[in-house]
Formats: sequence, structure tokens, C-alpha cells
Amino acid sequence: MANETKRALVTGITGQDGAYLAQLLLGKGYEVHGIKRRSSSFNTGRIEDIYQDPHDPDPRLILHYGDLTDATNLIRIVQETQPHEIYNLAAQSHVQVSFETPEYTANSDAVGTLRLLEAIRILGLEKTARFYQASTSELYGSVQEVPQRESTPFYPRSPYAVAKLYAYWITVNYREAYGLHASNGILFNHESPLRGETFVTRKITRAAAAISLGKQERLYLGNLDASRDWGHAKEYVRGMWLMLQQDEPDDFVLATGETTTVREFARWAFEDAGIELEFRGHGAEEKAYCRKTGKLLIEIDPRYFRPTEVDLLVGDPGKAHQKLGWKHETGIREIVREMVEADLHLMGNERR
Ligand code: NDP
Ligand code: GDR
Repeated sequence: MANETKRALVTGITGQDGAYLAQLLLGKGYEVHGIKRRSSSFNTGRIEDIYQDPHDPDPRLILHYGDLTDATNLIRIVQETQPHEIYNLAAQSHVQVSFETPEYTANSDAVGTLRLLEAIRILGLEKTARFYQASTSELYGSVQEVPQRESTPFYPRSPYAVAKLYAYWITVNYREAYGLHASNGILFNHESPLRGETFVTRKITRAAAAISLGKQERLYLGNLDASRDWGHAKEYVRGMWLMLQQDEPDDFVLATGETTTVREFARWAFEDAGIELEFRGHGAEEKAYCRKTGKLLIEIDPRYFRPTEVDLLVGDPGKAHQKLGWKHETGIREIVREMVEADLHLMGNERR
């Protein structure tokens, strides 16, 4: 394989992490194959900058239609692309939505991972293809230990997390049973201007930008007390790549080691959009007002409360630091600023 171009297959390439990972791999000279779903509208917005016309003489980014719920399709794509590295990032990734669509979530996130692993085995690629599984800090769920590390017991608290628990263990099982170079990245929340609009960080930064520009009146949120360990997506995809460059497969936590409440995140985002917030009240009655004008800007809508919540996540990235040389660089305050600026810009106005 000395001079052979490395080929990577990325499921979920149209998502936040898929876009950053594809960019990283292309920069390293990889030929990148991505699986995208058929959609009635364009779903490749995040990879527009790196998109290559399939008519190019030597395209380095090649997209294939596919779905994690379709085994024959996955087998065919793996057979056609013969990847050296497979990054399984595709998932129904919204925790709250998983309470509404538990069966679909299990099908894509749990059984979908199995289908991809089976494709590798059926095609006899166990010794040539390396596998990355997008595992999650949601596996820790209800707090068992703080900070959470690789040895912390799992206690999933949503259909999403339970599906990801299966995916985690089937990845470990294929490593142990068939000698596959398969690794789990247990990634804590990571954000960026490419973050999906319904996750809380992006929902807040978009609203802060829109409200400051007079384009939105109010923001409705759920649990403001939830605490998350938020890092930058761009740095986390580098950690994924590093895991597949190791001689031995293993499981790693990627996190910053710091945790922030949703309330604090909102306070900073509005501050960066030029609005100082004042929070008053408690629980479902809590509200946030503009300190200067007294205008009500944030209200609680219990619709966003989850049937079972994950209250506190804070990770210990010590193993990744020691074995992969990976460490986060961007702090949460800087991430908030970058996201708000990007949303102000998107809404047609530079920072005022
Ligand atoms: P996104 O929701 O932004 O992207 C998910 C991707 O999966 C999209 O490309 C989506 O396609 C695709 N997808 C969804 N369902 C299917 C399916 N059935 N078949 C094929 N593709 C599908 O997620 P992120 O980029 O934020 O996360 C990447 C992975 O990492 C996910 O597995 C997520 O669960 C996991 N994770 C994320 C963390 C985070 O903080 N971001 C933390 C820990 C784990 P489409 O664009 O068409 O919707
Ligand atoms: P999470 O991300 O569930 O941690 O999963 P999300 O941003 O959806 O929620 C974080 C916390 O914020 C609280 N919250 C709200 N959440 C949303 N989406 N909308 C709201 O209005 C709102 N108000 C408060 C939530 O209750 C929660 O506590 C993300 C996903 O990327 C997963 O795929 C990934 O595995 C984990 O991060 C690590």
C-alpha cells in the first residue's frame, strides 16, 4: 500500500462532522467516498466548498446514494470503494427526536452500524479496512461518575443513547471476534457554525443573531440547567482520524474537561450579539429579559423537556491526550463567539 492513495468511506458526510472530516481527509491526500441520502431538497450545503463535479477527470470526493437502513446498498458501496478507512458518522443524531422515532433510530443507529460491520466481514475486508464508530457521551446518561472517562459505566437515557450503546458494543465485539481494527470515539458535544439548527447551541446562536437584527421576537427553550462539555467539531474530527492511525484499535473519550449550562451559553451568545440578558424566575417559569429595554426574549416551553434528561456531562480526555496526542484547543467562549458571528453574517449583516 506504500504508494497507493488512501481511500476513506464516510457515512453521514452531509452532516456537521462529515463535512469537517471530509475536508481534513482531502487535505491529507485521501480519496474520499461519502454516502448521502436521497432527499427532496439539496442536503449537501455543508460540503459545497469541497464538492467536486463527478465529470472532473480525477475527482477526489465521490458521493454515493445510500442509507444505513439498506444492507445491500452498503455492501455494494463498500465493495465498489474498497476503503482503507471507514468512518461511520451517519445517524439519527437528535436525542429528543429519538423519543418520537425510537424504532427508526434503532434501525439506523444500532442495526445500521451492524450492517456496515457485516458488509466489511462479508467482503472479507477485516484485515484491510479500519473502522471508526461515532459513539457518544450520551452513553453515560444518568451521572455515575464525574468526570466521565472510558471506564465510567454506561447508563443511557434515551432511545438514541440505547441505540448507540448497541453500536458501541457491536463495534467492540467485531474487534474482538474478527480482529477488525475498529475503534469507538466517545465524543462529548462538539459544535461549530455547521451545527444542525435544532441542537440547542445553534438554535440559541441563530436566535441571538436574529433577535439582535430585529428578525425574531422570542426564543423558546427547554431545560436551562443541563450542563454540557462543548468542544469544537473541527478539532474532534482530527481525533477520529488519529484513532484510525494507531497500530492497535481502542476506545477514546474526546472532551474538553469543562462544562457549561445551557443558560450560560445563552447569556454569552446574546452578549456577543450585543444584548445583555437578565434571567428571572425558576423552572418552567424562568424567563430572560433584555437588561436595557426590559423586553422578554427567552421563555421556557415544556415541549422541549425530555422524558428522561442527561443533566451533567463533563469528560476526561486524558487517555486521548496521552495515547493520541490529542487535546482540544478552542474554549467554549470562543466557540460561542464564532457561531454567533457566523449566524449574524448568514443573516445578511456583519457584526454591528
Ligand atoms: P448530524 O446530524 O449533523 O449528521 C448526521 C448525518 O447522518 C447526516 O449526514 C445525515 O444525513 C446522515 N444520516 C442520518 N440518518 C441516516 C441514514 N439512515 N442513512 C444514512 N445517513 C443518515 O450529526 P453530527 O455530524 O453532529 O454527528 C455525527 C455523528 O456523531 C452522529 O452519529 C452523532 O450521533 C455522533 N455524535 C455527535 C456528537 C456531536 O456533538 N455532534 C457527539 C457524539 C456523537 P442528512 O444530511 O441527509 O440528514
Ligand atoms: P444533546 O444536544 O442532546 O446533548 O445531543 P442538544 O443540543 O439537543 O441538547 C443539549 C441540552 O440542551 C437542552 N435543551 C435543549 N435542547 C434542544 N435541542 N432544544 C432546546 O430548545 C433545548 N433547551 C434545552 C437539552 O435538554 C439537553 O440537555 C448532542 C447530539 O449531537 C448527539 O448526537 C450527541 O451524541 C450528543 O450531543 C453528545
